[in-house]
Amino acid sequence: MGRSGTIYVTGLDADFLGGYIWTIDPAVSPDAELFAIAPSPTDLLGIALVEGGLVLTANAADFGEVYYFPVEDGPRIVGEGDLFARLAVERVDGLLGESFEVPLLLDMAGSTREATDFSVSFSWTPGLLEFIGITEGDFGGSFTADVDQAAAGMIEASASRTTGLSGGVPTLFTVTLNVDASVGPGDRVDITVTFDELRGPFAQDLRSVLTVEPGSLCVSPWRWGDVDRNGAVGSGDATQILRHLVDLPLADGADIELGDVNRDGVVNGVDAVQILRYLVELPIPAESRVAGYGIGACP
Ligand SMILES: [Ca+2]
Ligand SMILES: [Ca+2]
Repeated sequence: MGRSGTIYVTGLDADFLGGYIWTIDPAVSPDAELFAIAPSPTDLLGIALVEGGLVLTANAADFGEVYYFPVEDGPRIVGEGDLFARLAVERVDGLLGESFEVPLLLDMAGSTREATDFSVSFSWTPGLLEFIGITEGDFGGSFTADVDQAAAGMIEASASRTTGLSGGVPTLFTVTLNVDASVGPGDRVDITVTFDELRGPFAQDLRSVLTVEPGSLCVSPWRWGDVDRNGAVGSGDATQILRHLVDLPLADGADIELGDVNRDGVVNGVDAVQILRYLVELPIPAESRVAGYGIGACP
């Protein structure tokens, strides 16, 4: 039944009154291996191969019972229809020393699959991140978080819906973190996301069609505003911005993107003014990033 060459067969055990499911892969061994124990074949209403597993339904004493056996190497449609989970590190625009938020997304766009339950472990190397909090996303259902192990570098979150959710890119949850004092400019922190569970209706295990992208955050080696990258924010950096505005060549090694100190997506005179005000200790907007080390997606 499987595309891999594995064949699944059922047999009846008269004493147990259950069916044995055996796997045989002639390419590996001529012997069958016991895969799972299922209801008696005489009680079976149906057998179906649902992606990622074998589904049996039974009547009689087990009326209404649905059995689901995940099949690691079972049929799987790759590409369109798959689910993707990833940390939205590109949304992180943090500053060294301040807390920031990292959302975990489940990309269901382009898939017809429905999700009802997830259970996720979110972990990092202990000591590199400080856990601040976790908030529910828009997956819906009952949401719970276990943060008892946060000091050891791991939190767990899960949710359960009564109806399947499909399509779109729901946020499963958002974690608020701060980097540890030991983390400095140029450092990188990796975050690991493991789905202990991702299920659809009839307890279908969706992990066989799920791809999880690891996420990493990097602390910039340069301060915001240090356009010429000489290690300090000075009037020369404002000059670089002004040169950029009139299309004059920049200094060797300059990175004009470091000039967007107010983080509005453009580098212009507003940024140059904030740099100059910072240099003479005039008030600047609280949200200005001048002289701070940015935290965000790794380059
Ligand atoms: Ca500079
Ligand atoms: Ca700007």
